[in-house]
Order: sequence, then structure tokens, then C-alpha cells
Amino acid sequence: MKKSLLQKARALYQPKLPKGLQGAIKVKEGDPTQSVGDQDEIKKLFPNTYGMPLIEFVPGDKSADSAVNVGVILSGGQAPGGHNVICGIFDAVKKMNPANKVYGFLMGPGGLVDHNYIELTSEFVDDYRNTGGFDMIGSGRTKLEEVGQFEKGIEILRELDIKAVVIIGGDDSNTNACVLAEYYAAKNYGVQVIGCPKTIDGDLKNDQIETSFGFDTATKVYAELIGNIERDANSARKYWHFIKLMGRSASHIALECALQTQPNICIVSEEVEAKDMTLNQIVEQIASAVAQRAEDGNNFGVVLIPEGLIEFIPAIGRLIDELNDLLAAHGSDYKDLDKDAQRAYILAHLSKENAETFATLPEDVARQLSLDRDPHGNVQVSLIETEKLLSDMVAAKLAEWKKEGKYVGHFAAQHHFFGYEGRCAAPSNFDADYCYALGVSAANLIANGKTGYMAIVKNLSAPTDEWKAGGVPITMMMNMERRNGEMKPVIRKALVELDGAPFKKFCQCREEWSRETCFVYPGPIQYWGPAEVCDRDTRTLSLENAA
Ligand code: FBP
Repeated sequence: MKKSLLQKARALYQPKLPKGLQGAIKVKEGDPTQSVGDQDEIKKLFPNTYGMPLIEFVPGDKSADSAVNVGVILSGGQAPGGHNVICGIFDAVKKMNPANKVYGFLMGPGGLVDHNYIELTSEFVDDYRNTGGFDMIGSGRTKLEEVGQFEKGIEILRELDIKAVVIIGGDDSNTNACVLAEYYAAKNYGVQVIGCPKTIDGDLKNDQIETSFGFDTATKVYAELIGNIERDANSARKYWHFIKLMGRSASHIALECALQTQPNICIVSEEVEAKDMTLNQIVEQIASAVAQRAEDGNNFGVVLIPEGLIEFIPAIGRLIDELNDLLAAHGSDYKDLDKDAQRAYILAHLSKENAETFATLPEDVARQLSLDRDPHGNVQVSLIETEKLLSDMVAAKLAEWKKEGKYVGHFAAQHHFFGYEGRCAAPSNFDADYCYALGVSAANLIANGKTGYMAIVKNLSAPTDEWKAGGVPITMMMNMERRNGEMKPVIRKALVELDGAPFKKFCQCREEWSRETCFVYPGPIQYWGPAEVCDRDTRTLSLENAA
């Protein structure tokens, strides 16, 4: 691999560890835990992994010396820092016993099922320290949920004498990690399964997980790009920029970027849902801001749009729910029909209200909602051009208002989608440290015989020394939800809370940001330099932790 100058210099960075993970480690166990909802059902489904205590690692007097081979899997979308989780696991496991081996299953959970793996050597791992991406072993979205897959998995785990598997993934992947842990525990297979909280979306968080890794770096990258666009907009003063931001469901990314860059408008999907807003109301809200700024001679601005918005518009959300059921029950009847026949089939099978909503959507959006799902059953919102949809509708609304004499400006739009640009960036100091600590925690959960746990690190707004590492039973974060037409145990997704500190902060400022030009230009991530620039956490995390 030919390395960039930054990569070479960055390879020398030694991630900082919390005190509890620096030397010999002792386990402090908390009280037994309960799931966040549907306790009876979750307990019944996970008899071997339910109710376990929270774990904290504190300085101890005896170093772990476990003999254990470990398998690691990167699952789902890339998030900056994944390589450092693996480095943390590798260093900790080798420190326990240099004869221990770490294997990487290739291209996601499918690597375990299909027996595709490599052994990670020290030389190989060194090439990936503090780098972005998941290219060390690749990632994939294969859903681990069938007994056949678990049984294929155990064959290779036995062959390689692997006693523990770490699945680095988001809410769905960690749900599957828990199901796998329960299955192997029930069968007494002697294989532990540990999860790690990954996703740039920031929606894998709760009382135990302050943030998922990758959110910090990805939002800093997007905020840099948004700031650059704001400055361009303010220089040329002739375009409105409509920027869609990744984040499949929750609007954490859009909200964080808004707090960092102070755009004119940021739509928050969760608010749209709570206020039962229609697409037309959202369009009017944006068009009004455009018209007001035009009155002041400002025919430019920046609008942030979370990519999950479409699913949160209540009428469209109801349509998607019915489409999910239709897809589960009759998808095979219409999936191979031509476009027109498909549309006709769907319209004929939907309820009247949902058929009406479906009929009003542009063809490509309707098609995306009715057909393509990822392996976890999610609508592939990254493929829907919401930014274009909204700006076209805003242009039409402004043209109407112009005729009525209500708008006197000039409207020209530019469109952007920031998502993939941020997922493989070189991890910020925060993510480099956080991920390495998560890896070391995962290794210590393994050394202490734990299974069905997720590695966690808390107190993240404090200096790294004071971070608290440990583990949370995955069942503690679960409840029952309807997925693909069936009730399933899943980790509850964390959406933006409208009474939470980050959203409240945004509400205090948004009126001023909408009319005035209050842009902030954060600039690129800094890896060396003043700590207040290099080591700062996200606004979301610091506002939440200060609340
Ligand atoms: P994870 O939930 O797996 O971390 O993925 C997050 C994400 O980046 C979403 O923000 C986005 O909607 C999706 O992945 C895109 O998926 P893909 O990489 O398959 O196009």
C-alpha cells in the first residue's frame, strides 16, 4: 500500500486509554439489568444472556493472561475508527498471551458463514493504525439470523480454535450479535460473542452508550464541507444550496452539522413527524425563508436535509409501513413485472389513503419506496434524491408566489449529498482514542468470560484518562419492534429527542440563522495542534453530557 504523508505521520499516533484500561484490570460488576421494554418477551427469547450485570473496568493488580483466539467482523456501513477497534483488540489479546491469534472474517458477517478469513499479523495491523475505512478486512451487510448460518460459523470457529467473536456494527448488527451469543450459549458451544457500537448515524446510543464511533469524524468532515459551501454561497450570493446528509433514520448528523455551521435552514425529521407535517408544509417553510431573505437582497442560502426525512413525513411513513407488509407478503408477485405493471399492482393493493400518497410521489421516489430494501429491510434512503425533490417543489412554490406578487427574488439551486465522503475519513483524535479503547474493552470482556455484551466507554466529555470502560448486556438495550411484517427483538434506535439539549439549542438560534447570514466555517479536522481544536467532541455529545 502506497501511503500518503499524513498516513505515515498519523501511524505514529498512540491512542490514549482511560485509566481503567491502562495497566492491570479488575472487573466491577453492577446490579442485574432489565431490557428497556417488553421484558417478559425478551427474557423468554434470551434465557441465557438476559439480566446480566453492567461491567466496569477499573485499575487492578493482576494482568489477564488468557489463552484465546479471537475472530473480528466489521458489519454494515463504514465508520471512521473501525481499524482502531481491531488494533485495540489485537494489542490487548497479544499482550495477554503472545501466542493468541486474531482472525479477521472478510467482507462482513458473510465471511464467518462462508469461511473467508485471514489471520491478522502484527505487520499487517500496523499498516492500518489510525486510518479510516474498513478495507483492512472489508465489510458487508449479510444479516446473521438463521440457525444454518450460526452452524456454518461454528464449523470454522472450531477449526481455527476461536473462542470469541467480536462483531463491530450498528443496532441491527449488534442485535444479531446478541442472537448469535444466545444461540452459542444455549448450545454450550463455548464461543463468546461481543459487540461494538459503530455507526456514523449516531443512532446507536442510550443510557449506556454515549455515542457510536464514527459520528464524531464523519460530522466533522461534513461540517467542513458545509462551511466551505456556506462561504462560497456568501461569496457569489446567487445560489441556494440544498444539502442532503446521511443518517438513515435519525437526524443526529444533520442536527450536529447545523450546530457546527449555522446554516439558514436545517430540517429535523423527528420534528416533522411530531408536528405531523406534510411535504407541502416543509416546502412552504423553506420557501418562506427564501422569500424573506430575498426581501433583504439575499438570494442565497444553505438548507440541510437529513436523508431519512422522507420516512418521517407521517403520510409517507404510513405508506412505507404498508409497503413493507406488501413487500413481505407479495414482493415476489410483482418484483419482476415491468415498471408500469408494478405501479399498477401496488396501487391496486394499497389502502385508499396510502394509494393516494403513492400516486402523488415522483416515479423514482415511489419506486425506491416500493421495491429496494437493504438486507435488514431498510428503505435505501441514500438513493432517494430528497434534496432535488424539495428544491424543485420550492422553485414551483416561489414561481406561484411571484405571480401573486408575494416574492420578488431570484432562486437558483445547487444540490449536494454528503454521506460516503465522511465514512472513511482518517479518524479524529476522539474517534482514534474511543475506538482503540472499545477494542481493548472488548478484549477484556472476552478475557473475563463474558458473552452477549457490547463493549462501552463512557464519560466521553471528560479527558481520556477519566473515561470509563466496560460492557453492557445487549439484551438490556432491546425491545420488540415490527420488522418486515413480524415482531422481532431489536436494539431500540435512538432518534433525535425534541426535548433534548442539542435540539433545544438549535431551536433557540434557528430563527436568527434563517433570516441573517450567521454561517460558521469549521475547517478541516486537525490531528495536531491546540487541544481545544484537535480533541473537542461533538456539540451533540457535549450538550447532552452537560444537560
Ligand atoms: P450503518 O447503519 O450500517 O452504520 O450504515 C449507515 C449508513 O451510512 C447510512 O447513513 C446510510 O443510509 C447507509 O449506511 C448507506 O448504506 P450503503 O453503504 O449500503 O449504501
